[in-house]
Formats: sequence, structure tokens, C-alpha cells
Amino acid sequence: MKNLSLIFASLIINVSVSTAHEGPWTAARPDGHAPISVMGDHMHAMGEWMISYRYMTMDMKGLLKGSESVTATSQLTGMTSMVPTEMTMDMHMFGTMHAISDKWTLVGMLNYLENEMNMIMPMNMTMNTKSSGIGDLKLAGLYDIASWEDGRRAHLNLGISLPTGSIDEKSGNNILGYGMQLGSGTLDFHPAITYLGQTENYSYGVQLGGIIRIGENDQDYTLGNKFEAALWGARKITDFLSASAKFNYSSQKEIDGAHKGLTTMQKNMSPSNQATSQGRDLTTFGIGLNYYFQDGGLKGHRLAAEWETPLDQKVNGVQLELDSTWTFGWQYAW
Ligand SMILES: [Cu+2]
Repeated sequence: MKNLSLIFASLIINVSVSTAHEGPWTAARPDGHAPISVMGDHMHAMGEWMISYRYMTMDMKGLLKGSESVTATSQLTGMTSMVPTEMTMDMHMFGTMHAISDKWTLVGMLNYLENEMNMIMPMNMTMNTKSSGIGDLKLAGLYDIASWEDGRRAHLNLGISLPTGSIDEKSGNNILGYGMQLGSGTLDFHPAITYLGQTENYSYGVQLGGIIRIGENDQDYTLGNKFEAALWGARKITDFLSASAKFNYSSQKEIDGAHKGLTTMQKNMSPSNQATSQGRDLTTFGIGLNYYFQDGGLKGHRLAAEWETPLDQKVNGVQLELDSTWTFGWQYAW
């Protein structure tokens, strides 16, 4: 895996320094959109619309304490009597984009989430918890900073998310752990800068951004701020198909404050309920395919898939280990 990622890294770097193509950047090729897991990667020409649906499924299995693997049973000590063993997060993401001018593209996105977590307790007892519902509504404006004649361009992502996702998800009468809640509960600012380039058969992009939480939510806590960097490269294989490789690094701080619905006993009982066992540093590598229908009845439609797996992760406190993430997407622009 490490060797493979080195090959892709050198590929991305080679592509980035080689000369760009004639004429400005264009979305009208399969790699005119970034790997499907990247949000707000491209802009539209004035008057254009796009709608999209993404399905993302994230698998977590096994426990980490910092960057060390530990068994779930080894954590059942002292007052700790409930330890997570696996979790899946499924996200249905609905998005729309509209360019009100060549300088501004507006973006709206709403997710529907489904979470499921298994836990173990002393004497081999197990417990399964679930939560589902809409997440935080995200609105953004993408502002064109510069477009060069050789296929490079840069834009600013100015996004906010509104706390439409629930932070009161329960199992019976008990508030679920932080990872099972559906929203942040706070108004969040999502700034980023995106830089793109295209050559005849290759394309690349860099996006640096983050999430800055504003204030405290009505349950008296604030999720950690997040920094995220993505670097990707893609090769146009045919006029319809491209293949991509992506590196992603993210770092999220632990939680500030604590959910007021959790009692001291509940916090002691499970790391899932502890503010210090939230947030992580994560480096992932992903490969993906983009397919772009350029003619016929499906002209303007795109299909894409991407698979990502961690190269390195270090969690705050004790948390589940990320195993892999799949993202599938459909996009249609007119
Ligand atoms: Cu779009």
C-alpha cells in the first residue's frame, strides 16, 4: 500500500510540474470534476445548474488508543463497562449548484445519515445502537479568484452549515455518544481554497480548508475545529472515463465542553461518551473512477466511485479505527 501510494504521489507531482494545456480549464471532460469525495471542487459557467446525489459508507472496526491498536476487552476496566467494537456511517448526500455569474457559484447540500454502532459489555454482553435523520444543511459560495489561459484556476470556498442535524439522539432514555449524533449543533464556517490544473490527459487539484465552529451548542458543547488538505491527480483514459488517486489529511480537535444530557456515570462508562475521546488525525489514500456521458440520451450525466483507506491515523483518547470509505455519486449539469 505504501509503495503504491508513493507511485501515485510521484505521478501527481510529475503531472503538476508538466506544462498545462492550451485554453482555460474546462469541466467538459471526465476528470473535469475531482474524485467524488471532494466537495466544492469545481465551479460552473454563468447560468448553469447541477444536481447531485452521493452515497457514502464508512466502516470502522477495532479500537485505537492514540495510534496503538487495543482490544475492546482490555478497555473494560474500572468504571468503563461499554466499549465500541464497530460502526458504520451511511450518508445520502443531496446537492445542488448554480452559477449566478462567472465569478460566483452557489452550492447547497443536505445529508441524510444512518449510523449503527456495536458495543461490548462485561461478560460478553453486546449492545447495538442506531441513529438516523438529516444532518446539518450546508450552504456555500464559490468565488473565482483566477483563471489562467493554460488550464489552471483557483477559487475560494466560503461555506457555512446550519445546525439542522439532531444532537439529541437517544437509545431508550440514554443520550447516544457524540459519534452517533447527526449534527454539530453549532453554526459552522467552512472556508477552503481550491487550486486546479489540467494538461492534455491529466488533471490535478489541491484543496486546503477546514471547519470552524462558532459558539457552543444548546447542549453545552462544541465539536473540535477541523483542518483538511486534499491533493489529487487524475488521468483521462478516454473522453468518457478517468481514473484518480487522492491523498487526504485531516486533523480534528477533541470536544470542548460536554453534552449536558450525559451524566457523570454515563461519561465514565464509555469512551464514546467522553469529550476527550473525539477527533483524530487521519491520512488516507483513495483511488477512483469518473465516467462522463458526453452524448446520447444521458448527455451531461456523470457517475463516479471512490474507495479510500487510511495510511495513518491517531485518535484522541480511545476510539474506533477507520477501516475504509466508499463514495458513489451521480451528477447532472445543464
Ligand atoms: Cu457542479
